[in-house]
Amino acid sequence: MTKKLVIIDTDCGIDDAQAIMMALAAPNLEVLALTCVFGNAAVENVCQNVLKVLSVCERQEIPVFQGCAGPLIGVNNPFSDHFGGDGLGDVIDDKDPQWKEKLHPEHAVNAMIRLASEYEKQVSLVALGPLTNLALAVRLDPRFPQKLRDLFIMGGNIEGKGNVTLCAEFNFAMDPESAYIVLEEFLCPTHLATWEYSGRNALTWEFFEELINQDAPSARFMKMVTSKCWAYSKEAMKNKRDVYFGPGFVSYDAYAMAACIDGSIVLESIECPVRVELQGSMTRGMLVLDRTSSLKKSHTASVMSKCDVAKFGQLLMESLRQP
Ligand SMILES: [Ca+2]
Repeated sequence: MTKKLVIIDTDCGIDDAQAIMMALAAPNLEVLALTCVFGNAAVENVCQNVLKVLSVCERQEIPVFQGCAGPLIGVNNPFSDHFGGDGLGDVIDDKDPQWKEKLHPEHAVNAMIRLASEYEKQVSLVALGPLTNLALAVRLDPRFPQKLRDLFIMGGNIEGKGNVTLCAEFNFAMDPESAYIVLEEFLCPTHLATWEYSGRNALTWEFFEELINQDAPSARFMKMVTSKCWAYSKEAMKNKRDVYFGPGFVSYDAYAMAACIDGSIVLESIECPVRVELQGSMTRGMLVLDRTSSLKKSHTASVMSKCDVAKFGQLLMESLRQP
């Protein structure tokens, strides 16, 4: 079987860790590199989190690269407490003092460009955090997007309701200019797993209990990092996400990864041009769907709308049975 080559760009919080484990467990994927970006935590924490996930899964041979520490414009917004200060629930005691030596010395953006050039039209890029590394990549190499096979993004929203600001989703809100650049200039096939796609295809809390109580190091790790995190608390979510989507467990980034692993998991999507709002006093960072082609753009994106939740759940289950 020819494996699908993948680069994962991540701001490694808990749901990124889950998505990375899903990629590592997928028999049809070969992860070429993990590139880190600020977001759920400072980029130094993100690097440590990615190294930790690889260590839990015994996959330390995969290279990890440090990328951007903040957005293209402005200061880093203080939104990053969703998964605790370190991004993985603030429960890991055995931090590795040698983590810096385990990083590849090349900058994440240079690594992305190098790998996409080496394996032209073969690499799927899965972006799970703010899109800063991707925006820089197209500025350094304007042909970078066309060298990719395709692009999967967790980010954006389609109903005008935000999760960190009134109207914007976290990954896009953290660096709206980068999200704008990527959705304007990446002409490769682009697939968006939005906030609503994840929230409306949630799994049950009973499923979550079964998932993290499996007998494997990866499941024990996920149980530990979710143990004190309000985002994985059925009670805490009652007054938050549940108000909009109804009760359920949501692992956001895993939805983008699942679409890359098995396209048949996406049952329905909306194919249309999209753009990111940069000016609005309430809507900055919001994803806009141009369903009547008013913008006269030359390309469209696939905005996922319906998920095969049973298949998705199966991928999640398998991901926590390693190493
Ligand atoms: Ca993420």
